[in-house]
Amino acid sequence: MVFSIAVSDIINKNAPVPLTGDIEEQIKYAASLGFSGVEIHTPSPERIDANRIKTLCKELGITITTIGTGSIFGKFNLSIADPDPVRREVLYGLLTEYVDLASELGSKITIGSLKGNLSSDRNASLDIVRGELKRLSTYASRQGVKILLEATNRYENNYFNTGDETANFIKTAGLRNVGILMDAFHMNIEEKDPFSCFEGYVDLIWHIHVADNNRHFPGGGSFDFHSFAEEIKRIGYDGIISIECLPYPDGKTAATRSIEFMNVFFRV
Ligand code: LER
Ligand code: MN
Repeated sequence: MVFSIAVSDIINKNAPVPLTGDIEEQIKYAASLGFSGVEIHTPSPERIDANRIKTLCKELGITITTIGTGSIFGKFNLSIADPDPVRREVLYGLLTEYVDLASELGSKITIGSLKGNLSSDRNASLDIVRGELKRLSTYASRQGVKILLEATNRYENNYFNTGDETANFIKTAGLRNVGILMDAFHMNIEEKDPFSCFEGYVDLIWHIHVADNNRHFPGGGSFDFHSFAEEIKRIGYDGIISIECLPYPDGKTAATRSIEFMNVFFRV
Protein backbone atom coordinates (compact mmCIF):
# COMPACT_ATOMS: atom_id res chain seq x y z
CA MET A 1 0.00 0.00 0.00
CA VAL A 2 1.29 3.48 -0.83
CA PHE A 3 0.33 6.07 1.79
CA SER A 4 0.00 9.36 -0.05
CA ILE A 5 -1.09 12.91 0.80
CA ALA A 6 -2.37 15.87 -1.23
CA VAL A 7 -0.11 18.92 -1.51
CA SER A 8 -0.70 22.16 -3.38
CA ASP A 9 1.22 25.29 -4.36
CA ILE A 10 -1.98 27.28 -3.74
CA ILE A 11 -3.08 28.11 -0.21
CA ASN A 12 -6.84 27.70 0.12
CA LYS A 13 -8.19 26.80 3.56
CA ASN A 14 -11.48 25.64 2.03
CA ALA A 15 -9.86 23.10 -0.29
CA PRO A 16 -9.37 19.53 0.97
CA VAL A 17 -5.59 19.74 0.67
CA PRO A 18 -3.71 19.54 3.97
CA LEU A 19 -0.22 20.61 2.87
CA THR A 20 0.17 23.85 0.93
CA GLY A 21 3.02 26.14 -0.06
CA ASP A 22 6.26 25.40 -1.88
CA ILE A 23 5.80 21.93 -3.43
CA GLU A 24 9.33 20.70 -2.73
CA GLU A 25 9.05 21.73 0.93
CA GLN A 26 5.71 19.92 1.22
CA ILE A 27 7.18 16.77 -0.34
CA LYS A 28 10.04 16.86 2.18
CA TYR A 29 7.61 17.33 5.03
CA ALA A 30 5.36 14.48 3.85
CA ALA A 31 8.39 12.19 3.57
CA SER A 32 9.54 13.16 7.07
CA LEU A 33 6.18 12.01 8.46
CA GLY A 34 6.48 8.64 6.73
CA PHE A 35 4.33 9.12 3.62
CA SER A 36 5.62 7.30 0.54
CA GLY A 37 3.49 9.19 -1.98
CA VAL A 38 2.30 12.71 -2.70
CA GLU A 39 -0.39 13.94 -5.08
CA ILE A 40 0.12 17.40 -6.50
CA HIS A 41 -2.79 19.81 -6.91
CA THR A 42 -1.90 22.82 -8.99
CA PRO A 43 -3.65 25.30 -11.30
CA SER A 44 -0.32 25.86 -13.10
CA PRO A 45 1.50 22.69 -14.19
CA GLU A 46 3.96 24.82 -16.17
CA ARG A 47 5.28 26.18 -12.85
CA ILE A 48 6.27 22.72 -11.61
CA ASP A 49 9.92 21.89 -12.23
CA ALA A 50 9.65 18.20 -13.13
CA ASN A 51 13.39 17.51 -13.03
CA ARG A 52 13.86 18.95 -9.54
CA ILE A 53 10.78 17.11 -8.25
CA LYS A 54 11.95 13.84 -9.81
CA THR A 55 15.40 14.13 -8.21
CA LEU A 56 13.90 15.00 -4.83
CA CYS A 57 11.41 12.13 -4.98
CA LYS A 58 14.14 9.67 -5.87
CA GLU A 59 16.21 10.84 -2.89
CA LEU A 60 13.27 10.57 -0.50
CA GLY A 61 11.64 7.43 -1.91
CA ILE A 62 8.44 9.31 -2.78
CA THR A 63 6.08 8.53 -5.67
CA ILE A 64 3.98 11.28 -7.25
CA THR A 65 0.74 9.34 -7.15
CA THR A 66 -1.41 11.66 -9.30
CA ILE A 67 -1.78 15.27 -10.41
CA GLY A 68 -5.09 16.92 -9.49
CA THR A 69 -6.72 19.15 -12.10
CA GLY A 70 -9.61 20.49 -9.99
CA SER A 71 -8.14 23.95 -9.64
CA ILE A 72 -8.73 24.54 -13.38
CA PHE A 73 -12.41 24.28 -12.59
CA GLY A 74 -12.00 26.79 -9.76
CA LYS A 75 -9.80 29.15 -11.78
CA PHE A 76 -11.46 29.15 -15.24
CA ASN A 77 -14.80 27.44 -14.59
CA LEU A 78 -14.02 24.98 -17.40
CA SER A 79 -15.25 21.38 -17.38
CA ILE A 80 -15.28 18.33 -19.64
CA ALA A 81 -19.08 18.69 -19.87
CA ASP A 82 -18.94 22.30 -21.12
CA PRO A 83 -21.41 22.66 -24.01
CA ASP A 84 -19.15 25.20 -25.74
CA PRO A 85 -16.64 23.47 -28.07
CA VAL A 86 -14.31 26.47 -28.01
CA ARG A 87 -14.08 26.35 -24.21
CA ARG A 88 -13.56 22.57 -24.37
CA GLU A 89 -10.69 23.13 -26.79
CA VAL A 90 -9.05 25.50 -24.29
CA LEU A 91 -9.53 22.92 -21.56
CA TYR A 92 -8.08 20.14 -23.71
CA GLY A 93 -4.96 22.25 -24.30
CA LEU A 94 -4.57 22.79 -20.54
CA LEU A 95 -5.13 19.12 -19.79
CA THR A 96 -2.43 18.03 -22.23
CA GLU A 97 -0.01 20.09 -20.10
CA TYR A 98 -1.05 18.08 -17.02
CA VAL A 99 -0.60 14.84 -18.98
CA ASP A 100 2.87 15.93 -20.13
CA LEU A 101 3.87 16.73 -16.55
CA ALA A 102 2.46 13.42 -15.33
CA SER A 103 4.41 11.66 -18.06
CA GLU A 104 7.66 13.24 -16.85
CA LEU A 105 6.90 12.40 -13.23
CA GLY A 106 5.66 8.86 -13.88
CA SER A 107 2.29 9.87 -12.47
CA LYS A 108 -1.40 9.88 -13.41
CA ILE A 109 -3.90 12.73 -13.68
CA THR A 110 -7.20 13.07 -11.85
CA ILE A 111 -10.47 14.25 -13.35
CA GLY A 112 -12.70 15.02 -10.35
CA SER A 113 -14.30 18.46 -9.96
CA LEU A 114 -13.42 19.03 -13.60
CA LYS A 115 -16.33 16.78 -14.56
CA GLY A 116 -18.60 19.80 -14.09
CA ASN A 117 -22.33 19.21 -14.52
CA LEU A 118 -24.49 17.61 -17.19
CA SER A 119 -27.18 19.79 -18.76
CA SER A 120 -30.88 18.86 -18.57
CA ASP A 121 -30.29 16.83 -21.76
CA ARG A 122 -28.15 14.33 -19.89
CA ASN A 123 -27.58 12.02 -22.86
CA ALA A 124 -26.32 14.82 -25.08
CA SER A 125 -24.02 15.99 -22.26
CA LEU A 126 -22.76 12.46 -21.69
CA ASP A 127 -21.88 12.23 -25.39
CA ILE A 128 -19.74 15.33 -24.93
CA VAL A 129 -18.07 13.88 -21.82
CA ARG A 130 -17.41 10.58 -23.64
CA GLY A 131 -15.83 12.41 -26.56
CA GLU A 132 -13.61 14.53 -24.30
CA LEU A 133 -12.46 11.56 -22.24
CA LYS A 134 -11.77 9.56 -25.40
CA ARG A 135 -9.49 12.14 -26.92
CA LEU A 136 -7.78 12.90 -23.62
CA SER A 137 -7.20 9.23 -22.88
CA THR A 138 -5.86 8.67 -26.40
CA TYR A 139 -3.34 11.47 -25.85
CA ALA A 140 -2.53 10.26 -22.32
CA SER A 141 -2.05 6.71 -23.52
CA ARG A 142 0.53 7.89 -26.07
CA GLN A 143 2.34 9.65 -23.20
CA GLY A 144 2.13 6.55 -20.99
CA VAL A 145 -0.21 8.28 -18.51
CA LYS A 146 -3.31 6.84 -16.87
CA ILE A 147 -6.40 8.89 -16.03
CA LEU A 148 -8.34 8.66 -12.77
CA LEU A 149 -12.02 9.46 -13.07
CA GLU A 150 -13.35 10.35 -9.62
CA ALA A 151 -16.79 9.48 -8.26
CA THR A 152 -17.82 12.70 -6.48
CA ASN A 153 -20.92 13.65 -4.52
CA ARG A 154 -24.05 15.19 -6.04
CA TYR A 155 -23.51 18.58 -4.41
CA GLU A 156 -20.34 19.03 -6.46
CA ASN A 157 -21.17 17.23 -9.73
CA ASN A 158 -24.45 15.82 -11.00
CA TYR A 159 -23.02 12.64 -12.56
CA PHE A 160 -20.58 9.81 -11.81
CA ASN A 161 -21.57 10.02 -8.16
CA THR A 162 -21.10 6.33 -7.36
CA GLY A 163 -18.43 3.79 -8.17
CA ASP A 164 -20.92 1.66 -10.11
CA GLU A 165 -22.05 4.54 -12.33
CA THR A 166 -18.45 5.54 -13.04
CA ALA A 167 -17.36 1.95 -13.76
CA ASN A 168 -20.29 1.33 -16.13
CA PHE A 169 -19.42 4.44 -18.11
CA ILE A 170 -15.73 3.54 -18.38
CA LYS A 171 -16.60 0.01 -19.51
CA THR A 172 -19.29 0.90 -22.04
CA ALA A 173 -17.26 3.78 -23.48
CA GLY A 174 -14.30 1.39 -23.87
CA LEU A 175 -11.88 3.81 -22.17
CA ARG A 176 -8.82 1.64 -21.73
CA ASN A 177 -6.39 3.71 -19.69
CA VAL A 178 -9.05 5.26 -17.43
CA GLY A 179 -9.68 3.92 -13.93
CA ILE A 180 -11.66 5.07 -10.91
CA LEU A 181 -10.73 7.23 -7.95
CA MET A 182 -12.97 6.43 -4.98
CA ASP A 183 -13.10 9.02 -2.19
CA ALA A 184 -14.37 7.98 1.26
CA PHE A 185 -15.86 11.45 1.81
CA HIS A 186 -17.98 11.23 -1.35
CA MET A 187 -18.76 7.55 -0.79
CA ASN A 188 -20.21 8.35 2.62
CA ILE A 189 -22.75 10.59 0.88
CA GLU A 190 -23.47 8.53 -2.24
CA GLU A 191 -22.93 4.81 -1.75
CA LYS A 192 -25.77 2.73 -0.38
CA ASP A 193 -23.19 0.78 1.59
CA PRO A 194 -19.67 2.25 1.49
CA PHE A 195 -18.35 -0.95 3.08
CA SER A 196 -19.48 -3.36 0.36
CA CYS A 197 -19.75 -1.44 -2.90
CA PHE A 198 -16.50 -2.29 -4.68
CA GLU A 199 -17.41 -5.79 -5.84
CA GLY A 200 -18.31 -5.10 -9.49
CA TYR A 201 -15.26 -2.96 -10.35
CA VAL A 202 -12.35 -3.98 -8.12
CA ASP A 203 -9.97 -4.05 -11.10
CA LEU A 204 -10.83 -0.42 -11.92
CA ILE A 205 -10.04 1.03 -8.47
CA TRP A 206 -6.70 2.70 -9.08
CA HIS A 207 -6.64 5.30 -6.29
CA ILE A 208 -8.50 5.98 -3.04
CA HIS A 209 -8.92 9.33 -1.27
CA VAL A 210 -9.61 9.37 2.44
CA ALA A 211 -11.01 12.04 4.72
CA ASP A 212 -13.57 11.69 7.47
CA ASN A 213 -17.29 12.43 7.03
CA ASN A 214 -16.68 16.11 7.94
CA ARG A 215 -13.67 16.13 5.60
CA HIS A 216 -11.31 16.43 8.53
CA PHE A 217 -8.33 14.03 8.81
CA PRO A 218 -9.43 10.37 9.14
CA GLY A 219 -10.35 9.80 12.76
CA GLY A 220 -11.50 13.43 13.10
CA GLY A 221 -15.15 12.55 12.44
CA SER A 222 -17.49 9.58 12.63
CA PHE A 223 -16.93 7.59 9.41
CA ASP A 224 -16.52 3.88 10.17
CA PHE A 225 -12.93 3.46 8.99
CA HIS A 226 -12.66 0.11 10.68
CA SER A 227 -15.25 -1.39 8.28
CA PHE A 228 -13.79 0.55 5.36
CA ALA A 229 -10.27 -0.77 5.97
CA GLU A 230 -11.61 -4.31 6.41
CA GLU A 231 -13.36 -4.09 3.04
CA ILE A 232 -10.32 -2.68 1.27
CA LYS A 233 -8.22 -5.54 2.61
CA ARG A 234 -10.92 -8.10 1.78
CA ILE A 235 -10.97 -7.11 -1.90
CA GLY A 236 -7.17 -7.30 -1.96
CA TYR A 237 -6.62 -3.62 -2.73
CA ASP A 238 -2.93 -2.93 -2.43
CA GLY A 239 -2.68 0.42 -4.23
CA ILE A 240 -2.61 4.06 -3.26
CA ILE A 241 -4.49 5.52 -0.31
CA SER A 242 -4.21 9.27 -0.34
CA ILE A 243 -5.17 11.84 2.29
CA GLU A 244 -7.37 14.54 0.81
CA CYS A 245 -8.70 16.37 3.86
CA LEU A 246 -9.14 19.94 5.05
CA PRO A 247 -6.16 21.62 6.72
CA TYR A 248 -7.98 21.42 10.05
CA PRO A 249 -7.06 22.45 12.72
CA ASP A 250 -3.98 23.21 10.60
CA GLY A 251 -2.29 21.38 7.73
CA LYS A 252 0.62 19.92 9.68
CA THR A 253 -1.60 18.57 12.45
CA ALA A 254 -4.00 17.11 9.86
CA ALA A 255 -1.10 15.40 8.06
CA THR A 256 0.42 14.05 11.28
CA ARG A 257 -2.88 12.71 12.60
CA SER A 258 -3.59 11.18 9.19
CA ILE A 259 -0.38 9.15 8.99
CA GLU A 260 -0.80 7.97 12.59
CA PHE A 261 -4.31 6.83 11.72
CA MET A 262 -3.26 5.15 8.48
CA ASN A 263 -0.51 3.22 10.24
CA VAL A 264 -3.10 1.74 12.58
CA PHE A 265 -5.99 1.17 10.16
CA PHE A 266 -4.51 0.50 6.73
CA ARG A 267 -1.13 -1.09 7.34
CA VAL A 268 -1.34 -4.70 6.10
C1 LER B 1 -11.31 16.04 -5.65
O1 LER B 1 -10.49 14.93 -5.48
C2 LER B 1 -12.49 15.97 -4.81
O2 LER B 1 -12.68 15.06 -4.05
C3 LER B 1 -13.44 17.04 -4.97
O3 LER B 1 -14.39 17.00 -3.97
C4 LER B 1 -12.82 18.38 -5.03
O4 LER B 1 -12.75 19.01 -3.83
MN1 MN C 1 -11.30 13.40 -3.79
